[in-house]
Amino acid sequence: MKKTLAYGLGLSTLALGIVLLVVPGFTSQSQNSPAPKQPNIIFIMSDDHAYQAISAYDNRLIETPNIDRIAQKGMLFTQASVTNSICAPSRATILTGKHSHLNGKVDNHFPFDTTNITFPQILQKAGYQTAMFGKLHFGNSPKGFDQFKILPGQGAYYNPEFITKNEGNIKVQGYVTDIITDMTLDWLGKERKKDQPFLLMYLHKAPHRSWQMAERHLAEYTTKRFPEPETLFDDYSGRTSPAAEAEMSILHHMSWAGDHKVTPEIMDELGIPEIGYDKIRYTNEMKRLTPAQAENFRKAYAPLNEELRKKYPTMTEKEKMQWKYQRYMQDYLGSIKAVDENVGRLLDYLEANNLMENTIILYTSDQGFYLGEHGWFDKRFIYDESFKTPLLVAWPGKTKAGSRSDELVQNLDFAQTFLDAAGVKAPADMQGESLVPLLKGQKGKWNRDAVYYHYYEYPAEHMVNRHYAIVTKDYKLIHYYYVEDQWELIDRKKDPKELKNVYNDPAYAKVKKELHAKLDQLRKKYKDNETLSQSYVDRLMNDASNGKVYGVNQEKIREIKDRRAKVEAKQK
Ligand code: SGN
Ligand code: CA
Repeated sequence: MKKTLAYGLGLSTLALGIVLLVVPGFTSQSQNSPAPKQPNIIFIMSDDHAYQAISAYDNRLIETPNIDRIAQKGMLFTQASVTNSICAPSRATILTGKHSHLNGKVDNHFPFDTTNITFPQILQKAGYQTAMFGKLHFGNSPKGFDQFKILPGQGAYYNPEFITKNEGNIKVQGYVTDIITDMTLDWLGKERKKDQPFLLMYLHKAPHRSWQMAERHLAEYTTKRFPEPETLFDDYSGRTSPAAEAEMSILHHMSWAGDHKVTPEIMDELGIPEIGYDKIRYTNEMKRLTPAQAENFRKAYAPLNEELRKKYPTMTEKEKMQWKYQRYMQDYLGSIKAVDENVGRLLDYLEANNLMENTIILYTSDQGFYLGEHGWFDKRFIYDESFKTPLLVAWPGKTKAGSRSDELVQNLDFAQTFLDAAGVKAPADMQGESLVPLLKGQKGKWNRDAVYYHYYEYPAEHMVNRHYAIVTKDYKLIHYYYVEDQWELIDRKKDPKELKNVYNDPAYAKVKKELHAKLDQLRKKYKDNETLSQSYVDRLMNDASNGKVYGVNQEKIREIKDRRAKVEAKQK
């Protein structure tokens, strides 16, 4: 093709041809027909949005008609997952196209290393206009953006502060999900350059803990009831110890005031013991509200508090769990309602402004979330509800409307997908695969049969042990490796609720052997190893020992060191 172009053309045309070949996005076809325009890319991500809470996946808990529109126009991925189920590491993997152990952002604790090359930087160089609005959670500002307005750290639900590229730090009155959308629509209307393709990252804070919904949803969602998951009362007996040791039980670790909005006065009156920074969190969050907002909150939660006041003295542990589960779902799902409405506002804008035709719209979350499965909230573990993440992609004209993919795709793949769609070469050290063939329905070009996972943030809040794993469509082989040396094998087809470790079942001897070999290969392929793991352990343990890690006290550190010493002694 390049040769044909060179023959029989005048020098200036040849020079133009060369320019067209090297400028990403222009192809050699451009000499006859207008260059195909690079697609706009709209990356929508919410924080901790479980696929169980998107009706395109499952409508037992909530209807999300607007998010579902993306799947109706495009493709729903049923086996999308993350490489490390926690916020900032997931975002770092998305931006760099590399596993945590190579981009260095293994946990939420340390800041992102900004010497990493990210796909927005590459797209910006290739002529894209770039903008980011909402939650990043990196401890520093993003590179490669013409415009950004980001929340500091986790950000606040009400009257939030923003760090902005051009206006310094600002505080905006209102509800965070609405504000992030206002900023996004404002940029599309006023700052978007019509002669350039754009990358827009629209990143919600909701539905992150402590699940504060918009005032307009309080009345409806504080009175709803939800079906309980089958494993709400999991006793963890079928697995190795980390599941039982994790501090993410709705009953034991979800706080009464901080999470459930029970007033500190009622807690005192009923003698309800505090869980964590329970009352302080409640008080601090109430302080952020204007008097009118606070009044609305108090009014909405008053009947629930009253109900608890009557019931609490005679409640069994089971009843407490059931009450807490309902309260959790009311607030969590209530905060998703505004996300769905605002996604609708964005889609309406795109439709009204002819921006649908040449635009990739991707909806995902930074990871999944437990909605009572195994009795849990939060994420971190490799068990499905946090390992898997929602992924809905519309690309009109390229992706078949209403299609579906069950392939093992990951957040690791997004960077290369966007670069590929833009016709820009991805750096050789990115570790994902472009999803463009899948999106175009060319299934034959996709042959991944396993993915790799590695979770690091331990010791830390929720105390989920470090683990790495291989996941295929049929199995998970998991190694909990730090304060213990335990393996789990989960049969995904026979045991979809993931309740039984079959690692020592002789019936799985052959499978186990094959998966071990494959896991070794994957670790080699992705360049993960013990030395790297140890460097990340040392870094976090050091800060934890100095009292710098949230949710970890010195007693826990001593226990961890003891247990680690035993594991090391056994391995010698
Ligand atoms: C906060 C939450 C945790 C949550 C982490 C990480 N506690 O610390 O429950 O796991 O964020 O979430 S809270 O009491 O402060 O709400 S992440 O999405 O940023 O990874
Ligand atoms: Ca998150």
